[in-house]
Amino acid sequence: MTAREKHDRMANAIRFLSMDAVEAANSGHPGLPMGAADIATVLFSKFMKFDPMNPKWPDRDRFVLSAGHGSMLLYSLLYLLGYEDMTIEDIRNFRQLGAKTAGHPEYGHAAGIETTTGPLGQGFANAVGMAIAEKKLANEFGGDLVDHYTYVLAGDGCLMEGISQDALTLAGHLKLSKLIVFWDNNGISIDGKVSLADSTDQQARFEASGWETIAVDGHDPDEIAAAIERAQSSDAPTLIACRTTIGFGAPTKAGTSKVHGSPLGAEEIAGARKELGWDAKPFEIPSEILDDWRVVGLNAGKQRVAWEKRLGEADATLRGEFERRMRGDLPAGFEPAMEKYKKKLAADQPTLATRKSSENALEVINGAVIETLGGSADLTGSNNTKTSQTENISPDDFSGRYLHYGIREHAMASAMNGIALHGGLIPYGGTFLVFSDYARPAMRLASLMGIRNIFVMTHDSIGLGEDGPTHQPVEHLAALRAIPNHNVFRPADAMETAECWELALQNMQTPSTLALTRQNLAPVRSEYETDNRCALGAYELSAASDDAVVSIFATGSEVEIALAAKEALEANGHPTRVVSVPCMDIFLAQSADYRDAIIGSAKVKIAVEAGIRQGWDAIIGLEGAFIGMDSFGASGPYKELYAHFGITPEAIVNAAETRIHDGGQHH
Ligand SMILES: Cc1ncc(C[n+]2csc(CCOP(=O)(O)OP(=O)(O)O)c2C)c(N)n1
Repeated sequence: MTAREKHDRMANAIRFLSMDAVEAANSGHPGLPMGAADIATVLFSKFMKFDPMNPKWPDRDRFVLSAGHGSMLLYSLLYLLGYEDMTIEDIRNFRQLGAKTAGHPEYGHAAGIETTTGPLGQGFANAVGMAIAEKKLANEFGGDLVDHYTYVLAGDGCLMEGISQDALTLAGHLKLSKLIVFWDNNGISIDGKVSLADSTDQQARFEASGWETIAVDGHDPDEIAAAIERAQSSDAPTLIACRTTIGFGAPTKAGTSKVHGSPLGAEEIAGARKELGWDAKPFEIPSEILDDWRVVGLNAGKQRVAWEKRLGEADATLRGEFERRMRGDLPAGFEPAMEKYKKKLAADQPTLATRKSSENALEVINGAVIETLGGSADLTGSNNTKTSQTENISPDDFSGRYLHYGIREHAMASAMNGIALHGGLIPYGGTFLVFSDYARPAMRLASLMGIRNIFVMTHDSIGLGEDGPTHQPVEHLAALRAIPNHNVFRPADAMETAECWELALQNMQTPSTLALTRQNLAPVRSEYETDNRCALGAYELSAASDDAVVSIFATGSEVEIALAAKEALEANGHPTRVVSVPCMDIFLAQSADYRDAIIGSAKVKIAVEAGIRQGWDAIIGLEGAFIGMDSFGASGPYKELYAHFGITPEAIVNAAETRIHDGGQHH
C-alpha cells in the first residue's frame, strides 16, 4: 500500500464516522469533517505532539477546532487515536443528552477538547491566548519544559467574524510564530457560497498584519505537510489557506451548502461508500485502519516520556513551581501577603476610588502571585491594572507580565480564556464596564467552561460623570449577573476590594467581573477581620439600634449612601440596618437559612444600586423599594448626576418613611 493510500483510508475513517454519527443523530454537520479530514489526518499523524494516555500533559500541542460545528472531526480523531474518554459508544451517542459528544466541542466533557467552540471565531481568539501563554511560559521556564505549537482549524465563518480581526492583528503584532491556523477554505457557508456575502482577500488581510500565509490544496497530504513544516519554522504566525471541498466524497452534495449542516441521507452515504471505496458498516472502522490510527496514538507518547525525563532532571524548585503553576494553585505567600495588606487597610482607612483600591490590591497580589498576567484594552491608566511588577510584554520580549491588548475588548477576553485554559498563568484584563458588551460573548464562554478569568471593569456607573450615557453602564451589572456561573463583584471600599480580589483568585471554576468606581469612596469597614466577609456574597455591615424596621441593601459606591440614610433614619426613630452585597451571585447561591438571616424581616426593604432594578427583587421582593436607575444616564459632574437621578440618602429616607407610614405596603 502506498503512503497515499494509507493516508486516504485514515482520512476516510474520519469521514465515515462523521457521516454515520450525523445520520444517526439526524442532526449535525458532516460537511466540515469530510472536507477537512485530510488536513486533520496529516496534522495528527505527522506533526501533533500529544498523548492520548496523558491528555493534560502540559507541553502538548494545542488543537482548537474553531469551527465548532464540525465537532465530529474532533470526536472522530479522539476516538481513532485511542483517547480513553472517547469510545465508539460515545460516537454513536453524538448529540444525545448527557453525551460527551455534544453538538459542539464542550470543554470538560472529554479529554482532548481544549476549549468550547461553537460561536464562530472564539476558538481562533482562544488560540491566540494559548499561544501567548506558551510564549510567556517558554520565556519563564525555558524550551526544555515549554515548547509547543497551537494549531487552529478555522472556517470561512470564523474569518468573517469581527473577532478574527481583533485576534489576528494581536497575534501578528506579538509575533506568535508558533500559532498555525488552517483555514478550511471551502467557499461555502450556510446560505450558500461565501461570495454571496464576502469577497475579502484573506491572505492579504493576514499578511497586512504580519502573518505568513501559504496556500495549498487541502486534499493533498504532501502539500499540507510541506506547509506545516514551513509554518513551524516561520518567525511569524502562519495562515495555511487550504482549498477544500466541503463534504468531500459525497457524490452529489459535495461542494454545496447542502452538506454543511444536515445529514446526508442513506442514498448519498451509499454513494460516498462507492466513491471512496468504503465497505465497512456504519460505525465500524476496519481493524487495519483503526490500527494505523492507534499506532499514531501510541507513538505519540514517546515525546511525553522524553519531556517527563527533562522535567525530572530540572532544578527541583523550578520543577515544583512549574507543577504548582500548571495545577493552578495559588502560592503559599498569597494569603499572608493579603492578611498583612488588609491589616494595613484597617489601620489606614483610605478614601479611594475602588479602581485605585484594586490597583493597590494588585500591587500586593502581583508581588506574591508571580503567575498573574495583567492587561487592558487600551485603558491602562483608567483601569488601574498595571503595577510595579508588571513590565510590558513586547513582541520580542515576553519576560514582562503586562499586555497592552489594544482596543480589542473581544479578543482580549477571548485570549484571556485561552491563557486560562492553557494553564500556568492567571489572566486579568480591564476595560470600562459598559464595554463588557464588546467582550461579553467571551465572558459568557468563560462561565460556560468554568474557568478562572478575571475581568477588571472600571467606571461602573453614572459615577464616572462627564463621559456621559454612552459610557455609563446601567444594565450591565444585571446583564452580567444574568450569566450563570459568573461572579459580579461590586466592592464598597478598599477592604471589600481586597476581599473580592481574593475570592476572584481563589475561584478556580468561576470567572469574575470586578465592577469598580472612578469616584472616591469612604471606607465602610473599620476593622481587620480574619474571615473574608465578602465570601458569602452579602453580610450585615451595620446593625440596627433595635429590631430593624428598615433594611437597606447596597453595593459598591451606594453603600456609603445607604449608611448616611441609615443615620438619618435612626435619628428619626426608625431602627435601620445596612447590608452590603458585594456579590449578589454568591449570595443567592447560599443556603436558605443564610439568605433569610441576611435579608431579615424588617418591614421595609430597600435596595440601592446605581443600575437597573432587575435582579434585586430576589432580595427586596416585589414590594421593596429600589433606588437606582431606570433610564440611561447623562453627562455632568457625578455628584450632580446622583442628585439628578435621585440616588441620595434623602431619597432613601423618603422611600423608607413613605413605606413605614403605609405599613410596609406600597404599590
Ligand atoms: C457567532 C456565530 N454566528 C453564527 C453561527 C451559526 N453558524 C454555524 S456554522 C455557520 C456557517 C459557517 O460557515 P463555514 O465556516 O464556511 O463552515 P462550513 O460551511 O465550511 O462548514 C454559521 C453561520 C455560529 N455558530 N456562530
